[in-house]
Amino acid sequence: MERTPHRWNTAFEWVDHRGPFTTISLEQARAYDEVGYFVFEDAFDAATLAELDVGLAPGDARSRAFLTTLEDGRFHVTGLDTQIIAPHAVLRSETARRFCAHPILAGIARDLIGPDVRLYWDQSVYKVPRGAEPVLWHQDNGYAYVEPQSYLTCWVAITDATLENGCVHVMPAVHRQGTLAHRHTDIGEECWGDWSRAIAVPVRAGSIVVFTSLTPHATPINTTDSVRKAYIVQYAPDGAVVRERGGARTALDDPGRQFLVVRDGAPVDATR
Ligand SMILES: O=C(O)CCC(=O)C(=O)O
Repeated sequence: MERTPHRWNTAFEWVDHRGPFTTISLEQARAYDEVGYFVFEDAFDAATLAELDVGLAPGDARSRAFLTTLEDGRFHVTGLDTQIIAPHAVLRSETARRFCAHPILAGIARDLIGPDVRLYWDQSVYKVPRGAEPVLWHQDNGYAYVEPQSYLTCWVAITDATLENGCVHVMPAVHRQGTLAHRHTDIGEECWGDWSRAIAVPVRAGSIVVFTSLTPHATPINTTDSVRKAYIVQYAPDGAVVRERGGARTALDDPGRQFLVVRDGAPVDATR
Protein backbone atom coordinates (compact mmCIF):
# COMPACT_ATOMS: atom_id res chain seq x y z
CA MET A 1 0.00 0.00 0.00
CA GLU A 2 1.30 3.45 -0.85
CA ARG A 3 1.82 6.30 1.55
CA THR A 4 -0.62 8.98 0.42
CA PRO A 5 -2.45 11.71 2.33
CA HIS A 6 -6.08 11.35 3.36
CA ARG A 7 -8.30 13.28 0.96
CA TRP A 8 -9.23 15.78 3.70
CA ASN A 9 -5.58 16.30 4.68
CA THR A 10 -4.57 19.07 2.31
CA ALA A 11 -2.61 21.60 4.34
CA PHE A 12 -1.40 19.89 7.50
CA GLU A 13 1.52 21.35 9.41
CA TRP A 14 2.89 19.78 12.58
CA VAL A 15 3.43 22.33 15.34
CA ASP A 16 6.24 21.57 17.79
CA HIS A 17 5.55 21.79 21.52
CA ARG A 18 7.44 24.54 23.27
CA GLY A 19 6.25 24.18 26.88
CA PRO A 20 6.37 25.02 29.68
CA PHE A 21 5.76 21.41 30.66
CA THR A 22 4.23 20.32 33.95
CA THR A 23 4.38 16.55 33.69
CA ILE A 24 6.52 15.42 30.76
CA SER A 25 10.20 16.18 30.27
CA LEU A 26 11.72 18.29 27.53
CA GLU A 27 13.18 15.09 26.01
CA GLN A 28 9.75 13.44 25.97
CA ALA A 29 8.23 16.49 24.28
CA ARG A 30 11.01 16.44 21.71
CA ALA A 31 10.48 12.71 21.04
CA TYR A 32 6.75 13.30 20.60
CA ASP A 33 7.47 16.06 18.08
CA GLU A 34 10.26 14.35 16.18
CA VAL A 35 9.54 10.62 16.40
CA GLY A 36 5.84 10.64 17.25
CA TYR A 37 5.88 8.82 20.60
CA PHE A 38 7.54 8.36 23.97
CA VAL A 39 7.13 6.09 26.97
CA PHE A 40 6.04 7.48 30.33
CA GLU A 41 7.38 4.76 32.59
CA ASP A 42 5.71 3.36 35.69
CA ALA A 43 2.88 5.89 35.87
CA PHE A 44 0.50 3.62 37.77
CA ASP A 45 1.08 1.24 40.67
CA ALA A 46 -0.20 -2.31 40.97
CA ALA A 47 -3.16 -1.34 43.18
CA THR A 48 -4.36 1.26 40.66
CA LEU A 49 -4.05 -1.26 37.83
CA ALA A 50 -5.90 -3.94 39.82
CA GLU A 51 -8.75 -1.52 40.52
CA LEU A 52 -8.84 -0.49 36.85
CA ASP A 53 -8.89 -4.13 35.77
CA VAL A 54 -12.00 -4.71 37.92
CA GLY A 55 -13.64 -1.56 36.54
CA LEU A 56 -13.02 -2.66 32.94
CA ALA A 57 -14.13 -6.29 33.37
CA PRO A 58 -17.89 -5.76 32.82
CA GLY A 59 -17.31 -3.92 29.53
CA ASP A 60 -14.94 -6.64 28.34
CA ALA A 61 -17.54 -9.28 29.25
CA ARG A 62 -20.27 -7.34 27.42
CA SER A 63 -18.15 -7.05 24.25
CA ARG A 64 -17.26 -10.73 24.44
CA ALA A 65 -20.94 -11.66 24.83
CA PHE A 66 -21.82 -9.54 21.79
CA LEU A 67 -19.13 -11.23 19.68
CA THR A 68 -20.41 -14.68 20.61
CA THR A 69 -23.72 -13.79 18.93
CA LEU A 70 -21.94 -13.33 15.59
CA GLU A 71 -21.37 -16.26 13.28
CA ASP A 72 -17.59 -15.81 13.01
CA GLY A 73 -17.13 -14.06 16.35
CA ARG A 74 -15.64 -11.01 14.67
CA PHE A 75 -16.72 -7.43 14.23
CA HIS A 76 -14.16 -5.51 12.16
CA VAL A 77 -11.08 -4.93 14.34
CA THR A 78 -12.49 -6.77 17.37
CA GLY A 79 -12.97 -10.53 17.53
CA LEU A 80 -13.07 -13.49 19.86
CA ASP A 81 -9.91 -14.81 18.22
CA THR A 82 -8.07 -11.46 17.89
CA GLN A 83 -8.72 -8.78 20.51
CA ILE A 84 -11.73 -7.92 22.60
CA ILE A 85 -12.33 -4.19 22.39
CA ALA A 86 -14.71 -2.57 24.83
CA PRO A 87 -15.38 1.16 24.37
CA HIS A 88 -16.59 3.79 26.83
CA ALA A 89 -16.00 2.20 30.23
CA VAL A 90 -16.34 5.74 31.59
CA LEU A 91 -20.09 5.58 30.97
CA ARG A 92 -20.51 2.77 33.48
CA SER A 93 -17.48 2.70 35.73
CA GLU A 94 -16.62 5.42 38.22
CA THR A 95 -13.14 3.84 38.45
CA ALA A 96 -12.56 4.26 34.72
CA ARG A 97 -13.90 7.81 34.86
CA ARG A 98 -11.58 8.73 37.69
CA PHE A 99 -8.68 7.00 35.96
CA CYS A 100 -9.13 9.03 32.75
CA ALA A 101 -8.83 12.22 34.80
CA HIS A 102 -5.80 10.94 36.76
CA PRO A 103 -3.37 13.82 37.42
CA ILE A 104 -0.62 12.15 35.35
CA LEU A 105 -2.89 11.69 32.33
CA ALA A 106 -4.36 15.16 32.75
CA GLY A 107 -0.83 16.57 33.05
CA ILE A 108 0.36 14.85 29.88
CA ALA A 109 -2.78 16.05 28.09
CA ARG A 110 -2.24 19.59 29.31
CA ASP A 111 1.39 19.56 28.16
CA LEU A 112 0.64 18.17 24.69
CA ILE A 113 -2.86 19.44 23.91
CA GLY A 114 -3.31 22.74 25.75
CA PRO A 115 -5.21 24.41 28.55
CA ASP A 116 -8.68 22.94 27.81
CA VAL A 117 -8.81 19.23 27.09
CA ARG A 118 -11.60 16.66 26.87
CA LEU A 119 -11.51 12.92 26.98
CA TYR A 120 -12.26 11.96 23.39
CA TRP A 121 -12.40 8.16 23.56
CA ASP A 122 -11.63 5.32 25.94
CA GLN A 123 -11.48 1.60 25.25
CA SER A 124 -9.96 -1.54 26.67
CA VAL A 125 -8.12 -3.76 24.19
CA TYR A 126 -7.50 -7.27 25.45
CA LYS A 127 -5.44 -9.31 23.02
CA VAL A 128 -6.43 -12.94 23.29
CA PRO A 129 -3.85 -15.71 23.79
CA ARG A 130 -2.60 -17.28 20.55
CA GLY A 131 -4.48 -14.68 18.52
CA ALA A 132 -5.29 -15.12 14.86
CA GLU A 133 -4.66 -11.62 13.47
CA PRO A 134 -2.54 -8.54 14.22
CA VAL A 135 -3.86 -5.02 14.57
CA LEU A 136 -2.88 -3.56 11.21
CA TRP A 137 -0.85 -0.39 10.69
CA HIS A 138 -3.14 2.56 11.24
CA GLN A 139 -3.29 6.07 12.59
CA ASP A 140 -6.01 6.64 15.15
CA ASN A 141 -7.16 9.54 13.00
CA GLY A 142 -7.66 7.02 10.19
CA TYR A 143 -10.62 5.46 12.01
CA ALA A 144 -12.58 8.68 12.59
CA TYR A 145 -11.29 11.92 11.09
CA VAL A 146 -10.94 14.38 13.95
CA GLU A 147 -10.05 18.03 13.54
CA PRO A 148 -7.59 19.22 14.64
CA GLN A 149 -5.97 16.08 13.22
CA SER A 150 -3.48 15.55 16.00
CA TYR A 151 -4.95 14.44 19.29
CA LEU A 152 -3.33 12.43 22.03
CA THR A 153 -3.38 8.67 22.59
CA CYS A 154 -2.23 7.26 25.92
CA TRP A 155 -1.84 3.48 25.63
CA VAL A 156 -1.81 2.24 29.21
CA ALA A 157 -0.34 -1.22 29.81
CA ILE A 158 -2.39 -3.12 32.39
CA THR A 159 -0.22 -6.20 31.91
CA ASP A 160 3.38 -6.16 30.69
CA ALA A 161 3.38 -5.64 26.92
CA THR A 162 6.13 -7.66 25.26
CA LEU A 163 7.35 -8.62 21.81
CA GLU A 164 5.69 -11.99 22.33
CA ASN A 165 2.25 -10.84 23.47
CA GLY A 166 1.72 -7.99 21.01
CA CYS A 167 3.24 -4.74 22.26
CA VAL A 168 2.77 -1.51 20.31
CA HIS A 169 5.02 -0.92 17.28
CA VAL A 170 5.29 2.55 15.75
CA MET A 171 6.47 4.06 12.47
CA PRO A 172 8.81 6.91 13.39
CA ALA A 173 8.42 10.51 12.15
CA VAL A 174 5.49 9.87 9.80
CA HIS A 175 3.05 11.82 12.03
CA ARG A 176 4.44 15.10 10.76
CA GLN A 177 2.66 14.53 7.42
CA GLY A 178 -0.82 14.44 8.96
CA THR A 179 -3.50 11.86 8.27
CA LEU A 180 -2.74 9.20 5.66
CA ALA A 181 -5.19 7.42 3.40
CA HIS A 182 -6.45 4.17 4.94
CA ARG A 183 -8.07 1.21 3.29
CA HIS A 184 -10.92 -0.69 4.86
CA THR A 185 -10.23 -4.37 5.56
CA ASP A 186 -12.19 -7.11 7.34
CA ILE A 187 -9.91 -6.79 10.37
CA GLY A 188 -9.59 -3.01 10.64
CA GLU A 189 -8.44 0.10 8.83
CA GLU A 190 -4.96 0.01 7.33
CA CYS A 191 -2.50 2.67 6.20
CA TRP A 192 1.02 2.39 4.90
CA GLY A 193 3.43 0.73 7.31
CA ASP A 194 6.80 -0.95 6.93
CA TRP A 195 7.67 -3.58 9.53
CA SER A 196 11.37 -3.30 8.62
CA ARG A 197 11.35 0.32 9.84
CA ALA A 198 9.07 -0.24 12.81
CA ILE A 199 10.09 0.51 16.39
CA ALA A 200 8.86 -2.04 18.92
CA VAL A 201 7.76 -0.48 22.21
CA PRO A 202 7.62 -3.14 24.94
CA VAL A 203 6.56 -1.67 28.29
CA ARG A 204 6.01 -2.78 31.87
CA ALA A 205 2.50 -2.88 33.32
CA GLY A 206 1.70 0.62 34.59
CA SER A 207 3.66 2.42 31.88
CA ILE A 208 2.09 4.52 29.14
CA VAL A 209 2.99 4.59 25.45
CA VAL A 210 2.19 8.19 24.54
CA PHE A 211 1.69 8.95 20.84
CA THR A 212 -0.29 11.16 18.53
CA SER A 213 -3.37 10.21 16.58
CA LEU A 214 -1.11 10.59 13.52
CA THR A 215 1.52 8.05 14.53
CA PRO A 216 1.08 4.88 12.46
CA HIS A 217 1.08 1.94 14.87
CA ALA A 218 0.31 -1.75 14.83
CA THR A 219 0.40 -4.69 17.23
CA PRO A 220 1.42 -8.22 16.18
CA ILE A 221 -0.52 -11.25 17.35
CA ASN A 222 -0.27 -12.44 20.93
CA THR A 223 1.74 -15.66 20.71
CA THR A 224 1.59 -16.38 24.47
CA ASP A 225 -0.93 -18.23 26.64
CA SER A 226 -1.94 -15.10 28.60
CA VAL A 227 -4.16 -12.15 27.78
CA ARG A 228 -2.38 -8.86 27.03
CA LYS A 229 -4.42 -6.02 28.49
CA ALA A 230 -4.33 -2.33 27.63
CA TYR A 231 -6.61 0.62 28.33
CA ILE A 232 -6.46 3.26 25.62
CA VAL A 233 -7.46 6.77 26.58
CA GLN A 234 -7.46 9.60 24.08
CA TYR A 235 -7.65 13.33 24.59
CA ALA A 236 -8.54 16.17 22.24
CA PRO A 237 -8.69 19.93 22.62
CA ASP A 238 -12.02 21.36 23.75
CA GLY A 239 -13.76 22.38 20.52
CA ALA A 240 -12.44 19.44 18.45
CA VAL A 241 -14.87 17.93 15.95
CA VAL A 242 -15.19 14.71 14.03
CA ARG A 243 -15.89 14.85 10.29
CA GLU A 244 -18.65 12.52 9.22
CA ARG A 245 -18.57 10.67 5.91
CA GLY A 246 -20.56 13.40 4.14
CA GLY A 247 -18.27 16.07 5.57
CA ALA A 248 -20.53 17.36 8.39
CA ARG A 249 -18.69 18.20 11.59
CA THR A 250 -19.89 16.93 14.97
CA ALA A 251 -18.63 18.35 18.26
CA LEU A 252 -16.79 15.93 20.56
CA ASP A 253 -18.45 17.09 23.76
CA ASP A 254 -20.79 14.32 24.88
CA PRO A 255 -21.05 15.17 28.58
CA GLY A 256 -21.22 11.48 29.59
CA ARG A 257 -17.97 10.36 28.00
CA GLN A 258 -16.20 13.37 26.55
CA PHE A 259 -15.88 15.40 29.71
CA LEU A 260 -13.23 18.02 30.43
CA VAL A 261 -10.13 16.68 32.15
CA VAL A 262 -8.18 19.96 31.98
CA ARG A 263 -9.76 23.41 32.24
CA ASP A 264 -7.74 26.65 32.14
CA GLY A 265 -4.58 24.58 32.47
CA ALA A 266 -5.69 22.79 35.65
CA PRO A 267 -6.89 19.18 36.13
CA VAL A 268 -10.66 18.81 36.55
CA ASP A 269 -12.16 16.52 39.19
CA ALA A 270 -14.15 14.12 37.01
CA THR A 271 -15.98 12.44 39.89
CA ARG A 272 -19.73 12.43 39.23
O1 LIG B 1 -3.81 -2.53 21.84
C1 LIG B 1 -3.66 -2.96 20.70
O2 LIG B 1 -3.31 -4.10 20.46
C2 LIG B 1 -3.87 -2.04 19.53
C3 LIG B 1 -4.88 -1.02 19.83
C4 LIG B 1 -4.84 0.10 18.87
O3 LIG B 1 -3.97 0.21 18.05
C5 LIG B 1 -5.86 1.13 18.92
O4 LIG B 1 -6.80 1.03 19.73
O5 LIG B 1 -5.74 2.10 18.14
